[in-house]
Amino acid sequence: MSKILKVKARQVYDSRGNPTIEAEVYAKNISAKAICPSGASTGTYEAFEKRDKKNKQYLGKSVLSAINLVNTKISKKLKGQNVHNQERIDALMINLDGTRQKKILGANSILAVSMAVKKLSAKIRKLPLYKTFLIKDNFKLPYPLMNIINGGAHANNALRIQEFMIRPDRAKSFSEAMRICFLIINNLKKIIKSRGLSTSVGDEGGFAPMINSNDQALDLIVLAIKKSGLVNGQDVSICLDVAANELYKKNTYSIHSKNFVSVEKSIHQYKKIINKYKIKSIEDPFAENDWTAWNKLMKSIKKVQIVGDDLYVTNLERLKKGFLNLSSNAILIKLNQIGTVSETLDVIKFAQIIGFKTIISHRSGDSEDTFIADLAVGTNSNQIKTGSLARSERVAKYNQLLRIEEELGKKARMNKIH
Ligand code: 2PG
Ligand code: MG
Repeated sequence: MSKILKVKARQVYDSRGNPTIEAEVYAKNISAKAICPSGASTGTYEAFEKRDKKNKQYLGKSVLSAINLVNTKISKKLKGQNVHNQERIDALMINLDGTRQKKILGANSILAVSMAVKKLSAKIRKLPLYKTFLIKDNFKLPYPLMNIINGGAHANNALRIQEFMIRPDRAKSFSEAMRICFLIINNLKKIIKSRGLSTSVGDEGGFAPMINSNDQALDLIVLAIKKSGLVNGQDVSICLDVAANELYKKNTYSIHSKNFVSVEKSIHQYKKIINKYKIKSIEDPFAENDWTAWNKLMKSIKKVQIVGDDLYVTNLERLKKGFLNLSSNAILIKLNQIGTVSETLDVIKFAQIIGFKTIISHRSGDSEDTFIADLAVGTNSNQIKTGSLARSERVAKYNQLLRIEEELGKKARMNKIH
């Protein structure tokens, strides 16, 4: 048994330059640390992110009171606990908070500690992190969902859809998957430049050209795939995150143009772009409370991955509801939507039992912490979404997966996409 001696937190900064929490957990002669990420297009049902709203010096964004709670209450509670008993430690913090959305301590303080505990346990056991989650053997690498054009809340342009992604479906290895994405991204850059548009990037490292229609973005990607000598819909699939919460008003949506139209009309438009651009995956096609719209879409399209992000917020109760309602066939997993490693693993386990695909995800405000790369491999999740091949906080996760692939050597396999 290795006992926790103390927990310490400090304020550091995320990729958008906003304050966030780094927690460090100490055992005898050894410690491990983790950084909590932060979203921009957040779901209403996500666990609570504690910020000092009244602290004008940091424009209301500092996390100093949450840090103080880690250094006092959480540290005191966890002192003497067995670092390998993740479930007990997470339960102690959940109970110490005592609210459904972790409103007292903040999910940002709890999660930073929870991840640091997991890392420390692996370190003490001298195991790579990915070997300490759900599966113990036959590790598989996830397919990257690379967000190569940014819109919505993640960019300054007028693109309605938040994320235009590519997934290299026929790659036989993770390094091959990365090479294919690299090729397409470089060709896309040339095309964007040749049109006199800016090649600057958005929050998740994808290009954020000043274009305003979904079709324009999709046409650019199709061209980049072609220029790379690849076939769209076979070698590579186009995937979307609509983040429709942001495009919803009184039972209508402005997904496909500025005009707000009915669910039926939106589905009709979805069908059009699915056929035209061979789209294989759509995340958050409708808003978080519009269960009927999700069900209608599921019933009217075939062979498309429908992913719940803001809909489920990595919450077991909401996932169960979505399963019974036939809302989607995949779930996005974000640790800070729920706030502990144990609860996240419970959601992944349940999702896989009911046959949902699990996609591990970063947040738009992220850091150098690569925890989610290991989590994807250690939970047999077949996809990971962690931005484009730009901005080190995104690339860091892909680089960690390359290291894991190398370490697995001949045993390394890609997960199944279909
Ligand atoms: C999403 C995420 C990550 P955010 O909507 O899926 O890409 O964005 O972290 O802003 O919620
Ligand atoms: Mg999303």
